[in-house]
Amino acid sequence: MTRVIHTGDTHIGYAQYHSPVRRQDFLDAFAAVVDDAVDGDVDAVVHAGDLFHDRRPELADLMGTISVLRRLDDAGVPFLAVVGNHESTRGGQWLDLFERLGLATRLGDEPTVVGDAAFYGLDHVPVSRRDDLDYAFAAHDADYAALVAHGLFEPFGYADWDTEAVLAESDVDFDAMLLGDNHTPGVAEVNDTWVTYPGSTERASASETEGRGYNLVTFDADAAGGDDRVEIRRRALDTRPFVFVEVELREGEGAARVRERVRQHDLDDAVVLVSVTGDGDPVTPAAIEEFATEAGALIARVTDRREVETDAEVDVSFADPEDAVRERIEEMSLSEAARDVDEAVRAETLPDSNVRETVKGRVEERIDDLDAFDRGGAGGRGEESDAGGDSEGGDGDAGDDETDGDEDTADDEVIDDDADETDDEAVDGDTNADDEPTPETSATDGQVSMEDYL
Ligand SMILES: [Mn+2]
Repeated sequence: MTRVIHTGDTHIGYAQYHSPVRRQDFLDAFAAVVDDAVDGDVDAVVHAGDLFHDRRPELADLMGTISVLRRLDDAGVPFLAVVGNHESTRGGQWLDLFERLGLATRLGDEPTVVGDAAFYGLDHVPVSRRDDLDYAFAAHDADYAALVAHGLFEPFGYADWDTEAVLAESDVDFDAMLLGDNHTPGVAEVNDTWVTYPGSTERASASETEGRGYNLVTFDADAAGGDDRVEIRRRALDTRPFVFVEVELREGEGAARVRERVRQHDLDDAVVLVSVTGDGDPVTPAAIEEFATEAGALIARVTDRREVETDAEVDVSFADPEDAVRERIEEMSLSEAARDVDEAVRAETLPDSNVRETVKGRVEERIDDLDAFDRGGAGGRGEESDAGGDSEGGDGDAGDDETDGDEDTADDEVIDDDADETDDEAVDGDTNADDEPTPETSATDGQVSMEDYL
């Protein structure tokens, strides 16, 4: 029997809401998982990527991580890991540094055997380069085998990686795929293989409403997991409290009502996210945020979703303006990513206050796929990209390096800008916690080494 903790998406170094307290929370969550590993006497901790939130963790993040890993090492528990998209750098990985220090094992094509289970690793690979993968893994003679990988695998949300194909092409028969990247926990069975995400260990976005945790995975002939080989149990983590307050205002109600609803919750040291809908009087988000922090909240954010609803009502049906815009956009041969962003910005269903988050999310999803930022040639772009130029590499087959060739000037400029912003943020933004706009976008995704491709 072999029993491991499966965790991932730790995002150490993420100063969420520009808060140093939140930054510490992400490291603390990792320490909590490791404490459980030591106390629970597991055979290994398996980490499925995104240990760091960005590819340039600060010294404090690195030192904190090393102390935690050292604790694990002192207890004789191996740390087996792969590289995620957030922390990936072209010139070598942080994980290699930890391996050099004797604190980690970077999983790969060769088996790493712990007890009677063999572990293999598959780092995050951008969509455009997945066609080159051969899923060739060296044979093992253990009783069980697991593949640890970072990416969005089917059958879970936002999937762009075909799990059945991976399993079919792999020359090792895996009992389980222990995954990272999707921050929502989940378990599914795909062709007799258990496929699971433990989810992130701290809420890295406001959409991560449910409780955080990790997996306890047991490989055992008597495992109760349904196939007598693998058992997957979820363990909860005690993380920063998040309080979600939804206030629907009626006619005549306003800030007082919002404050009243906020007050009904335990705000102590919590991240408080208030969403205002309905009718009623205007409210000043900043004033309510201040009210919440004075009442003990660590951070408060108020989103008034009513502006857009009013806009939508004004939108009487002389149908053509939207159509005209759409038509013009199609003519513009925008990149897939640009069209994504345009869609988010113009969507009527999306409150203005959410546009930034949504755009950020969409760019994040795309950012490791340079092809998505390629401008389409005149015409033909529609079919190509909508059909999933992204998932099938439709427009990416020429290879990342060549694609720029034809349209270089425009593209290079765009790419350079991005890379610069990323750098600036990594250097100032995180430490100074100044303004939020574009820099934060880059901070979260930044890591994606655009500059590494140039
Ligand atoms: Mn992640």
